[in-house]
Amino acid sequence: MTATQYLSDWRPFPFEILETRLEFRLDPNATRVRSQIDFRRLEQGDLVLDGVGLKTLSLAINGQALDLSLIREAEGKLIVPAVSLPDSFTFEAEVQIDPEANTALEGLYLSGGIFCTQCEAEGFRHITWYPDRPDVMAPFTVTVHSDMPVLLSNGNPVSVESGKAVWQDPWKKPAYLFALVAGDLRAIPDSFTTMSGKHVDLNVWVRPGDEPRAGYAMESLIRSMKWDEEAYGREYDLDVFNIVAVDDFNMGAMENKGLNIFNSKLVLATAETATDGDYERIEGVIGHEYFHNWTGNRITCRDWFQLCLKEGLTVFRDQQFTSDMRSAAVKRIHDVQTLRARQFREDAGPLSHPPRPDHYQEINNFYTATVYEKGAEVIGMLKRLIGDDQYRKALDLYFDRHDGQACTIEDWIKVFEDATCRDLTQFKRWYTDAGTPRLSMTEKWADGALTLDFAQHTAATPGQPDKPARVIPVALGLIGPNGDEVLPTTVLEMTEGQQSFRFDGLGARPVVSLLRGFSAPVTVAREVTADEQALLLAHDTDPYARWQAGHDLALDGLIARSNGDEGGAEFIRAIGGVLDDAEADPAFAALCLALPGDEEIATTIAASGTVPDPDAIHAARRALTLDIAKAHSDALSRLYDAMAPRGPYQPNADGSGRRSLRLACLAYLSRLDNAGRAAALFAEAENMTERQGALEQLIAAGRDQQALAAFEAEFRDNRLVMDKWFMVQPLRAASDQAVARATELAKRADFDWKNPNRFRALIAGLTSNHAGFHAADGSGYDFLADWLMRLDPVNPQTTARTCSAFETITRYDAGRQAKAKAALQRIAAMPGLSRNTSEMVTRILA
Ligand code: 0A1
Ligand code: ZN
Repeated sequence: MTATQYLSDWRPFPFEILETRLEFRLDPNATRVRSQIDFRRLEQGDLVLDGVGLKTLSLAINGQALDLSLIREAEGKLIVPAVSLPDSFTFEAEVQIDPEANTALEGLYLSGGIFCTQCEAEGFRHITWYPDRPDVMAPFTVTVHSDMPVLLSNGNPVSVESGKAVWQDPWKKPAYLFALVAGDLRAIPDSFTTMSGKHVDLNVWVRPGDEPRAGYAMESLIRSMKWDEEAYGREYDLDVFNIVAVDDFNMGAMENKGLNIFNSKLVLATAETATDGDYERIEGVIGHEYFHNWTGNRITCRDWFQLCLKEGLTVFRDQQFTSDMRSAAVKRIHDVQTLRARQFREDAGPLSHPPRPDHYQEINNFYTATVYEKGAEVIGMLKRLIGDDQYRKALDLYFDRHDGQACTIEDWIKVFEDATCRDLTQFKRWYTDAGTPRLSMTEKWADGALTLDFAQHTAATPGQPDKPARVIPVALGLIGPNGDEVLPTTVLEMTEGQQSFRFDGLGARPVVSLLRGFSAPVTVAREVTADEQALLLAHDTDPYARWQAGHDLALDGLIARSNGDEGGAEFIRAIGGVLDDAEADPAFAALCLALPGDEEIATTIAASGTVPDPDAIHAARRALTLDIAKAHSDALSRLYDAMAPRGPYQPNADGSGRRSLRLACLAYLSRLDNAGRAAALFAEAENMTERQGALEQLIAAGRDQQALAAFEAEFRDNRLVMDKWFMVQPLRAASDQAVARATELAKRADFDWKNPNRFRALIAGLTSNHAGFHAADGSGYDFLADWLMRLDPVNPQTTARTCSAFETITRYDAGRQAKAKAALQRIAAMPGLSRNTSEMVTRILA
């Protein structure tokens, strides 16, 4: 059994660090790390340092050798008793580590011959002995000895010569923001002049040959730096800013001070190799990591329970950035889709936890949609409640008051209370309580007055049986029967379990446009007719609410069909209006045309207390797609042609909007022409967006052999593009063939499963094929369990994260549940299972 960490157990570290000096002698198998750490006592207590997997060569305090028996190997601690310590002292250590053997990709490791680091959350302890906790901050000086041509660390370069580089980071930082890179790299150089006129050298570092693919990343960085000055008044604070792309990385990217390290898929892009979605993510994640410089680095977290302090805020900021760079309406709808697909799903199952959890076994299991995306929604609610000006005032106060500190959610809330003179005690429940509230609304209409009765209810979640009422900002508008808006957006503040609001003086009964802009992360239960939904889809002034009305209409039709009833006729009719106006806003029309996915249909059915049948859902979706295609073939075909490229590829909102509409039409038309247009598009497309879109339709139609071979022949040497090839096959294969397809692909020599991108491509391709993964014979579950058991000894973090594919299993029928549980129990019984995976499997099985 591994120990659980509790928020209530946090105690301050009894020392401060005046400076940390590190000296690395890099070697693939025997890297030497010498450290000198200047400590000063703040209060009584032992010196407790963290270290895992270190070969300790020497330890000393003020030059006096320490006994190696102070190391408690099993706990990963070095404990020097308080009595043997003066008030100020220098701790010195020399350790040896083996980067090449580091397949877990935590600490110092090798990726394709490049030395790189990943220290969040607790990776630094794999590098040397240190108080590896975010509230211990220090300036660092780092010397790197290596014959690699490029040697990088945090901060500013002090001296760079052949074989040796010295870097100094003047800003105090915790160990998790440490980074080092050494390799044969090439830079895309540029520069930025900050708002106070400071010159900053910028570099995006890639492997030789990849330079032409890094331009968009650099442009995105410059846009991010400018935006943070304009939107938040935040200026960059070092002479250089480096970004490095590596192929082996457990997550998307990392905000190390002055030296961001990125998964190469979030840096490298050309029109021929990256999709519009890839470009948008690159811009968003470059922004995210850059914005962390203030929200995460200058102000960090006191402990890992406070992770959403930096992540929720930084996601919120990157979402604002993307809305400003692209279409705000489309971005909001995308964000809502992501939140529902990932966070609502998490909240409805055994892994549900609050944005600020109060216990964990393995912190790496808490880099979740709840901490990130819900953490961002909570800030969006705060902003909606207090308004834009007060929000800016509160953020200014946050930066002023807490610069250089390691903070808590309490500090964050207090800033808003002080800036706005509001009591946010009840609002804080969004941080401490898990679960998605269900907001129900019923209407009463009499004598020109509309009364809306609201009720909120949050179901129990693991460890939290009772759920007091939360503050819910309910943004709504009213649309008259002729389509005119009779009440513009109004924010109601719901604070009770049940509450009524009345609107008087209305001429005719209006339709309520509810939860405009998705004003709170709740599910909605309301009485609404198909005609009212169609009216909102046609006339609502709020783009999110318009889209949601159409989406709900489609969802109702799909659920009816999956139960064997008639359904979808109203959606088929209403979508005709969307097609007529589609050219005015292609991206929005594409979103309206896309039917809810199988997973979302299953979630909705499960939320109503019924057991979803993956095969019936899939069949219903296919049937409705075909009926829509037949009903609107002319309009779809006309739009498909109208959205053909009009000039060179541009990865911007306009260009990607046109392509998304074109591909939305193609998905329908492929059902009528047996993917004939898709075959033509695959052959002639000059960009990856259309190429991959066409390939997906060819796979779905079972006409993919030639295209897959051509794709492979063209991109065999491009890892990122081949990841797409591995992903789309199990994803788009017919559900009864998905597991077989994944099994065949996994046998290939180029299924380099130790690379997280390649592993995830194949596995997530399958687990995202809802009916394929949930095959009634349990083959999907067994396939996943086999691969998780294989990967766990190599890379526990990626294994544990992938376990969440099982988090929905209790929704399904007894047969599927039994098979999934057997697969999970097989994993649980594996000798030597990592703490990461063990925690996930135990929580899911609980
Ligand atoms: N702070 C990073 C996310 C991150 C977390 C853990 C990592 O390694 C295990 C890597 C990156 C971010 O929010 O982008
Ligand atoms: Zn982040």
